[in-house]
Amino acid sequence: MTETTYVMIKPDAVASGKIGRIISRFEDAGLTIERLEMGILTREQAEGNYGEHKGKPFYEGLISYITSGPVVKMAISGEGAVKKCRTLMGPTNPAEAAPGTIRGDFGLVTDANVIHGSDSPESAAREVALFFGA
Ligand code: IDP
Ligand code: MG
Repeated sequence: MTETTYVMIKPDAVASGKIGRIISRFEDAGLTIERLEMGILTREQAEGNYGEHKGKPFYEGLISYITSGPVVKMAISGEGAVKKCRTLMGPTNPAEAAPGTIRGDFGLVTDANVIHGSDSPESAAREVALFFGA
C-alpha cells in the first residue's frame, strides 16, 4: 500500500555533514521525498514527537539532544514506506545496526543515533501532521 511516513535527520548527522548521503538512501530505494524542511525543533514539537517516552530516564536528554541544532524534516512516500524506512534506518542502537543501514553506517551510540522514522502508520499520520500540517 502506498503510504507516507515521517523521517527526520537528527542534529548529530546534520552537524557532521551526512544529509546528502542519508537522503540518497531513501531515493535509491525508490521512495519519494514529498516534503522537506530544515530547522530547529521547538521544545513543544520535540515533546509532541516523543510523548510516548515521557518519564523514561533518557527523556530529558533526548529532548535537549533533538532540539540542540538543525534537523531535516521529511515526509517520504512509497509502497510500504513506514516499514521500508525503518528497515533502511536499522535498529535504535547503532552498535546493533548492520553495515548498509543508515544507523550502522553513520552512527555509534543510541543517544545520538542519526535518524528518526515513524514506527507505524498511525504514528506516521500523527507525525506528518505535527510537522507539516494536514
Ligand atoms: P526509535 O527511534 O528506533 O523508534 P525509540 O525506542 O522510539 O527508538 O526511542 C526514541 C529515541 O530515543 C531513540 O531514537 C534515541 O534517540 C532515544 N533513546 C531510546 N532509548 C535510549 C536510551 O536507552 N538511551 C538514550 N537514548 C535513547
Ligand atoms: Mg520510536
